[in-house]
Amino acid sequence: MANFNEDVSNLVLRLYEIEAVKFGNFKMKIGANSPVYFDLRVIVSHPSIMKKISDLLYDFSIRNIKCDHLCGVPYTALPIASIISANNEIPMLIRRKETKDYGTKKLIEGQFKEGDKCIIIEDVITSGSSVLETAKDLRAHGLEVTDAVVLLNRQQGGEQILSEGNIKVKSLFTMTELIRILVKAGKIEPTIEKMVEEYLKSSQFHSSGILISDLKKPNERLITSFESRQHMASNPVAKNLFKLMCEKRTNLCVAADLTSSSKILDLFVKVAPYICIFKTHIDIVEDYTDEFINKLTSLAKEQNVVLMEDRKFGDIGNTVALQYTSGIYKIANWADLVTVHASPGPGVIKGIKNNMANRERGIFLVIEMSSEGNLLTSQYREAAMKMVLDESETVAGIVCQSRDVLSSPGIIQLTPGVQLNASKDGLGQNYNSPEDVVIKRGADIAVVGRGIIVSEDPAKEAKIYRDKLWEAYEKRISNK
Ligand code: S5P
Repeated sequence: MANFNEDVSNLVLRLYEIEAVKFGNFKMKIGANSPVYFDLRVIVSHPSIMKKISDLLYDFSIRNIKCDHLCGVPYTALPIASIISANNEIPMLIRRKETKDYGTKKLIEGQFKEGDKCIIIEDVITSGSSVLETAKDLRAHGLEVTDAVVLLNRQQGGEQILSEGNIKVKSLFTMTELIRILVKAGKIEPTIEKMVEEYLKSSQFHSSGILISDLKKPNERLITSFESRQHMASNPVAKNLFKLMCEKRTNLCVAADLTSSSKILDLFVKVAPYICIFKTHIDIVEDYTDEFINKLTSLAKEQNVVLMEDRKFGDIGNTVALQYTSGIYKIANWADLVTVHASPGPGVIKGIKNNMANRERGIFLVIEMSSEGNLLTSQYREAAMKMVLDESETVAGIVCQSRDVLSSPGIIQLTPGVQLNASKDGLGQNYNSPEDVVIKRGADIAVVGRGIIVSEDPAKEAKIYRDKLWEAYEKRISNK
């Protein structure tokens, strides 16, 4: 043990010497400025340090865990995993990071079989999100992941978050231990220890990957009333929606996933008093006629309900323009709102926008999905949000699952995957409670399909969801 501690201390001093650890006032991507900064990527220029880290990680932890594979999180931990793998003859796996450009290639490289056990190796854990994402993909390929071995635990909640994801973390040293070693060796002032302690206190992560301090301070959208937001919206349908939501005191959207026109009309009549949006998948209707859609649009007008066609357009602008205006459904003629995937790029929005023909129409861009294993990454989300903000007159809102993606109060967040009595549907759909989607996930409007439409009394059920969702919204804006 004495030797081990000495080895760790020597390693920390070497890391300090090569400036893999620096002190100052560093601006972080999220959260408060940090008094300490790590850039362990530089270790690739110091083979003896790489070797030391690899030996220590193996001796202190990996040798005691039964495993079939090692998987290093790119990039810094990748060479470390390679050295441990080669020195100890433990086969390695590589999880690709850039899935974007490698759509058709394998996500996990290497040979393995279902049930094999894999240890994840990482250089630093902060919120634990990169280890979790790696584990998710390995698990999705049938591998068993229960342990992560890391060089440095920044003590910002990652260990707890990973343990909730059934991953035990073993770290060579923590941030506190690292600081103590450097203070003891006279490399840094003892006052830094206090600063780091304060920084750690204010920079703890919640399991949603958001800083706890940020969770406590809601963004502007989340605390502004729909009444005020109607004046902030640039899209006319969004403006109108905010207004009618206040008038009817509802932020419920019903997903009318039914295949017969009479059933859809029947459902509409029952739920209309309790909803702001009636959402259709028109291509599942088996007996579609113009008469049916005329009836639905006139009922919607009467009952002050906005119609959304959940077409999730996802092609080049020209094709989407045709799909929007032509064919059997002529969606542009009757749907106030349509859903659109961001994946084709801005042309998909232009294809719709150019065919709105002076009618009051709007788009909801799909930024995140509720389904298990979907491929909409945080990078995708950021690029898609840029498309939203560039076209805020056309884009009325986003379809999204998390609360801090959108802060503009003039744009609406629609969140599907809501049910009172289920958490999954057996086909990958994930459900949350009405209170959670509004408060924890930041939904302005929640979409409920089967929670209402398969019930014996859809009107009664719609009223229950309406009341719960509205209550959660009022609680949210009062910031309690
Ligand atoms: O991510 C999404 C996006 C949408 S629009 N997840 C979803 O479930 N939806 C839609 O919401 C889906 O197409 C369906 O119409 C509705 C959810 O229905 P439920 O029966 O699962 O509540």
